[in-house]
Amino acid sequence: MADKETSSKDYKAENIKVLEGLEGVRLRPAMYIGSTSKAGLHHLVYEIVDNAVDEAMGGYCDLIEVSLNKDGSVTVTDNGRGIPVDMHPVYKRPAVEIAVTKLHAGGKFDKSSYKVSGGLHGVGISVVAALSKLMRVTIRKGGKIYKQEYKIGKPFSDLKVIGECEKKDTGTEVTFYPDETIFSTTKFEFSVLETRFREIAFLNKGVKITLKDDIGGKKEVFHYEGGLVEFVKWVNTNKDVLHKPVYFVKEEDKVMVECAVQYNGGYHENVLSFVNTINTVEGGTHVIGFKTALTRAINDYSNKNKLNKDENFTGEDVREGLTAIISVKVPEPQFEGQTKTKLGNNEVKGIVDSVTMNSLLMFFEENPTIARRIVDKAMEAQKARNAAKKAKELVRRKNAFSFGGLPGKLADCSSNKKEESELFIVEGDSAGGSGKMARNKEYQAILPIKGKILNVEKANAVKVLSNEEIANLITAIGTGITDQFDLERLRYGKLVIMTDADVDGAHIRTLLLTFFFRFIPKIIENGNLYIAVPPLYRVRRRGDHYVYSDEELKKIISKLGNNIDVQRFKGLGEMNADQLWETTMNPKTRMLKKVTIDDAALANETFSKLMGDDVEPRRQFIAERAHEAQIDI
Ligand code: 1YM
Repeated sequence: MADKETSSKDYKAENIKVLEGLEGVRLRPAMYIGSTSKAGLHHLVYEIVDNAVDEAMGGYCDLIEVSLNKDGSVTVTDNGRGIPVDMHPVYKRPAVEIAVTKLHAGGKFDKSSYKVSGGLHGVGISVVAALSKLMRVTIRKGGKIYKQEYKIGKPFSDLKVIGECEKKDTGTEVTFYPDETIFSTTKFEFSVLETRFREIAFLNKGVKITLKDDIGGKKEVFHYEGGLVEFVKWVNTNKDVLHKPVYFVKEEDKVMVECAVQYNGGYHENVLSFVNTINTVEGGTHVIGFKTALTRAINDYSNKNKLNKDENFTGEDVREGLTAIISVKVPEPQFEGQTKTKLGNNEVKGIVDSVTMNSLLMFFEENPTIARRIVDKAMEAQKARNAAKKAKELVRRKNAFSFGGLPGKLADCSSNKKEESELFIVEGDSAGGSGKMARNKEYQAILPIKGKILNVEKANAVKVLSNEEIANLITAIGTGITDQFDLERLRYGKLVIMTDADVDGAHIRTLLLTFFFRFIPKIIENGNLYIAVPPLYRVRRRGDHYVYSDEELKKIISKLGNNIDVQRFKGLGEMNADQLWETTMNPKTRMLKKVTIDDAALANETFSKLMGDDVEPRRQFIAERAHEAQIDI
């Protein structure tokens, strides 16, 4: 760690620039933190933690502690230099007060340091203060302990010295109470925060982050001395990996490039990318630079050693079974794209390309056995790609003979307006029959899918495409898959997975989700995929009431007593057409869950656990969730 108090780039109070007032934040909170629902609430924590991460990236801090307190507040503590407390020369107020009460007041803006800033991030502590009914900041600096409190972004007390400490004990502690009048929920969730903190710890090796939940009584420590190498291994947990991770790090023109690469025996590509620890879900110039160099390096090596007699590998060939983590640190990142998670800086492309190319070629020279294995894997992919091309042509020709090219099992709707039409993907022929009777033919189509469709995690593209159920599904959806995907050709605005509310139904739903996740993720990203929520029970008392969860049933029983008549629906087939329509299919009365990809890495892990070769994690996963399966009894 750098010497905390004597750095030549030390902060000066007059460097703080004040850009804007805070009123706007309370007026339009969503503009600053994305939303005022669960996601926005958790953003508050990230904003505070990001300041501590900036301190860690500068080499001034290696411990960040987060605790969810019993009274509903959150405390974030770091052992960095402590937010400055000296007087601002113009405002004549302590620097920390300016940082908390003025929007976009920051320290240095001299581009010499990497900062977490992009998209919604980087609006800082002042936004959190504005959206909190109370915020308490405690600073240890220069042997003194300082404290100041704020209410909805305004100072409630002056900055005061409240005690003394050892000079070397420096740091910042921020406690805040989110304002209930702003947020639809003020309950923090361990599992939401956990994912991001694990990511930060992987990306900043050596930094320890602790997360403690005093309400739920949970605690987790994230601390990885191995950094990205551990990250890539973690993503590949439960996969048969082909080699030890390839790791390289190099700084060029103030841009720090760090990568870890490890192939597994599967067929899917998983490239996770980060800029200044922000997950760049939409990719960008760093990812392009990496992918270009990877393809070129593998082709160069294989041609030089005369390993591949066929044509050159394509990018897709060399990315089958690839897991890679690309982390770059850029002084002035430009974020683009719909969710501002795409890196735009052009110069980064060339830098990542050259660092990757040189490092990979060097690694291949030094590790010929591993290089050979990677080339073999690409050759296999190349063969499969050529075979898949033939299989696709076959499917296309076969389709030309069936009516309109659509699968015979599909009961299509009459409307061809994409916006209003819906495809219900239904488990089994009998439920399919009920669905056909229940639906509104005008805009609802039904496609029955036979029992357990193919397990897509284990199958490669050729097998997946030649599976009849999958081929029917792809044809009905209309978009094509992978490189031939075209969202414009989507035939329905909503694709609704409708399965029984039991364990088998859940399994088939997971299989279908895996298929979408692996082969047509754009449909999930675009918000077209839904899950139907059929009721679990019918309660009879002065007419029929439908109940969608066990909790809801408990509530009803405790209100009305055990004398009421409860019928458990075991499957969709048990409902008559009217009931199915009213409870599950009628847009006016039904409940649909939209499927989102919140965190590709996490989703990938869950899918693999459930679908991978390894039985043990699946057994564990099911055992842990046995209570959820109880509904099936
Ligand atoms: C628990 C949250 O905010 N830590 C933190 C914040 C700052 C500094 C150190 C800091 C920054 C600089 C110089 C600088 C901040 N300071 C400011 C401002 N943890 C947490 N730790 N000295 C200390 O950037 O030059 C804003 S954040 F503006 F006051 F300098």
